[in-house]
Amino acid sequence: MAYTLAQKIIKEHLVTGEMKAGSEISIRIDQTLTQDSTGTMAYLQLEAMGIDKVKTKRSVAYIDHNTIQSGFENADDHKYIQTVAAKHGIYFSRPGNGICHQVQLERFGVPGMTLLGSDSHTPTGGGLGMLAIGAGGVDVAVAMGGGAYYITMPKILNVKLAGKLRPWATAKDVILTVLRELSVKGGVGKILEYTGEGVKTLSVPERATITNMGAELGATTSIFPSDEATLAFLKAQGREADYVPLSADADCVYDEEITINLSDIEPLAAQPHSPDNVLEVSKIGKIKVDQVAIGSCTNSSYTDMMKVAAVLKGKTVHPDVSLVIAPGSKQVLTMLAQNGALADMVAAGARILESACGPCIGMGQSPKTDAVSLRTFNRNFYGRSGTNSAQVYLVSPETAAASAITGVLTDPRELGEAPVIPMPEAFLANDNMVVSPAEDGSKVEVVRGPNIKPFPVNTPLAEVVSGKALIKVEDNITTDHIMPSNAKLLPFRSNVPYLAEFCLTPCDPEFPARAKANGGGFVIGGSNYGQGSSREHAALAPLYLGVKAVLAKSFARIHMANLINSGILPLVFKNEADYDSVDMMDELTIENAPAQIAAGEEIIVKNLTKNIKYVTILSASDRQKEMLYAGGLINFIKMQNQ
Ligand code: MIC
Ligand code: SF4
Repeated sequence: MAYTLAQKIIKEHLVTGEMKAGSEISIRIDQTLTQDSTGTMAYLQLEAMGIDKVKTKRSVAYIDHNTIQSGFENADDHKYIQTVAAKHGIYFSRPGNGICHQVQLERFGVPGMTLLGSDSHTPTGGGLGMLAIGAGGVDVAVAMGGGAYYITMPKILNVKLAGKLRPWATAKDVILTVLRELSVKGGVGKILEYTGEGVKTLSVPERATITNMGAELGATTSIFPSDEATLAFLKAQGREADYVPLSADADCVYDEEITINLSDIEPLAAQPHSPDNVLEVSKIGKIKVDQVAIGSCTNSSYTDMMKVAAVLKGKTVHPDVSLVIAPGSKQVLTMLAQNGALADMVAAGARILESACGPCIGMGQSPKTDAVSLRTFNRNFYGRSGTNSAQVYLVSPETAAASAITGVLTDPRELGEAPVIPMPEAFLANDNMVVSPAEDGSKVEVVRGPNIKPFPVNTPLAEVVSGKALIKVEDNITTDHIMPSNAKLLPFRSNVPYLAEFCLTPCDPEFPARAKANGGGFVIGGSNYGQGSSREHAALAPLYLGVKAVLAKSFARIHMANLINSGILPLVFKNEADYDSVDMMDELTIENAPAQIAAGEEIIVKNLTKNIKYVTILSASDRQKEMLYAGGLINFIKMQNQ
């Protein structure tokens, strides 16, 4: 039997299930990563499960999101994570060491291994030939404890790359091309496997830019083969021993296929407020730019930064533009400092930020009112920059740097000859900011500051699930709408009661108060509800407010799993038109809830106000049904251990 590359890795790690698209499988996880804004929850859950020591080949806890420290909260979380990591056998990447995905790619990723991360951009590791998947923190906690990770076996979509990128066309423009073709829902239930002649023209960091933003397609993950370019990258990282060649069998069969000719691609931009709202830079025209932000896990590699430095060298940033640059890791920043590229950036007027997520998650550098902000990031969702009226465009580092100089959106091809930056023969590898776990964890005391609050746990499923439709929202609602993250809120990721006060407020500021006043109830969503982040807080905050079920036209993968993990019912309207007939404050009820769930997929929701019935679909495996009866994954695990 012939297999695709993703199928080969899944087969090798399969614990239960059949590798048939649509059926539930579980896989063994080799590596995990957490970052600090989802990590506190993941480790509280790890502790609650009574896991003493992780059983993975390598687990790393990164600090990269919450680094502003405008109060004691961030620092409290850092200390908690550092101590809990030391105790449980987890490596700790200190603040300043870099963005989790960039560092994991440089220092720890291994082709052919599985990686589960409590961050939606974990598929960055696919650039190295890993099967790297983003998940909720509790799923990552289970994997750290040696438990399998359960997913629906995805379809495999072959993205055939032909040709070769022309000067000034970049990996960012490749993934924007895919997004334009497939949309933010186009990857749901799929793994994108990149093949074809064009693959070998792309370096590992370029491949990682592409797999990173596969998250914006809603894909389970994206993967490139492990080949000569992979070997060159690992060798330059001093990790040649981690190399294994990997590719799909020549005669394997893909579920779907698209072809992208790299030679046709030109500089692109995703316009506000969605990563799939893509147009050629040359067609958008020379709009005035107020801010340029370069960095994030998508585009902060050494070669990206060197190209930016080459464009900026000897120039001055336009007086009306604020240019900020955050190199992705300590490795990148140190190399730029040593070879003088950092001096070129600073001399041009760039404001250098620490190697962290920073403005990508609204941690500082919110643009001015009505600003046009060009960002090399992966998400331009409404409000994510911290300024609701800002118009955020996603572009390549080259387009960003060119525009920072001219003050208007600029097609970098206007600059003449493109800089050619070779991959270094050797990266500067120094892991002195990665703290190894304690040899004897039992002696480590876990430090819990006052910002660490217990997480909410659901109660077992009631016979009758009833309540009001507390809010009705449109299509493509992101987790940034459900649980906003910015410099004011991110410090409270370990404090769900506080965060809950802001749940869904970008859609309706009164939602938290209404939910509380009515003792909880239902959320009504459109299609692709919950796209974006892996943050469990988008399920935990509704849980805290008493939300019992979400009725939507469709769900994003990780958010749906997070709802089930929290014991909240994710129900899909069988007939999409039923969405139109629900109004806010309608009284809804599900009778005999456990029996209906046990009986099959269809769940009848009665609208008592309108006296109509909706047929909804609950796509849950038997294991997930058990979780729903128990009131979430933590309760389910506790029951199993009794
Ligand atoms: C994001 O890019 O939205 C984040 C912040 O990295 C999230 C994780 C989080 O919400 O903490 C993600 O992508 O999963
Ligand atoms: Fe950090 Fe932004 Fe990447 Fe999320 S998308 S991990 S916030 S850099």
